[in-house]
Amino acid sequence: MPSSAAAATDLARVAASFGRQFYVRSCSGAWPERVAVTRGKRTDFCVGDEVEVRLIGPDQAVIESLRPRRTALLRSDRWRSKLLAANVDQAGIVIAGDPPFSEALLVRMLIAIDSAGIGVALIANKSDLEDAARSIAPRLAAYRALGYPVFEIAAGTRPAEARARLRDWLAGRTTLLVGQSGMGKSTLVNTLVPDADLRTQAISAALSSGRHTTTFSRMFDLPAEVARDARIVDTPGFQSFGLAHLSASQRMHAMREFAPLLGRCRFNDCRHRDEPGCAIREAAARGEIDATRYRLYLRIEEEPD
Ligand SMILES: Nc1nc2c(ncn2[C@@H]2O[C@H](COP(=O)(O)OP(=O)(O)OP(=O)(O)O)[C@@H](O)[C@H]2O)c(=O)[nH]1
Ligand SMILES: [Mg+2]
Ligand SMILES: [Zn+2]
Repeated sequence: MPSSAAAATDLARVAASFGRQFYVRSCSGAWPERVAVTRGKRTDFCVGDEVEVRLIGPDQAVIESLRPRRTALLRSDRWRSKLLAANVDQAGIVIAGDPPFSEALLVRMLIAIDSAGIGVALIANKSDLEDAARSIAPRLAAYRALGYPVFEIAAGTRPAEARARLRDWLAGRTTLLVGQSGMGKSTLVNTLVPDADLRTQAISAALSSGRHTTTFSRMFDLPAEVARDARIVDTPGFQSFGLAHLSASQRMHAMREFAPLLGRCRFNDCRHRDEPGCAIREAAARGEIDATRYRLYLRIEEEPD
């Protein structure tokens, strides 16, 4: 091979990340997805990142540098914050009545997503399970009242209906699916992307992990007949969603129903807990804002991470 072959770089998008390895795809579509490694110690790339890569041989690449991120969604634990995805336009939080979703986690995800300046919708899956669907209906109504789009679907049992309901929301955008394990994120991806399962299994086999649960994030293009110019990212489910990377003020402003009340508390530094003259606590007591979300907010402020 001539030594000058290594000179040019290409713009690519990170389509999957697992450990120190990545899948990247050409932004211009000039070449199919290929495995990429990073230079040196740098491994903090994530799905959605735009990177300059140097192509090596027919199917490998080296990531040389990172383009600035337009959006970045993070979650934190006690020790550090973790990047979930970059450059996504919106997130779909997948919930279900069976197993019952955790509203504490939902509120945390909404705060993180709203703070990241990313659009969001709730995707209430498994609507075919009637008792479970009935049990979450009042909460779906509460989130609709706050202005969040809520799509009720049964990805597993009524896939065509799910595609029809989500089509307009997906079109022209890159959408991140997030949520607890077992809610149906991967099932939904499989109804939207015909060969998603096969492609994921190929990677899983390479990683010698036979488990059903998703273990790494993965971006797919949607076929044009499902939604034009659309991409979707499947992610592993999680049990916790730390918000320590955000300030108390950011968390407060991400509670949509607080917005008209902020500034009306007696004290400027009100934490909306037991301070006298707290407009938010009083609104919750009068039923003017949702008492469940108010209670969950207080719990987050006790333990943001
Ligand atoms: N009844 C019913 N079951 C569903 C539906 N969608 C998904 N399921 C089932 O829910 C279970 C979990 O689905 P997955 O798609 O693997 O869930 P996930 O959110 O990707 O889970 P993780 O990868 O662990 O985060 C599977 O047994 C699915 O068959 C649905 O619309 N109706
Ligand atoms: Mg999954
Ligand atoms: Zn207050």
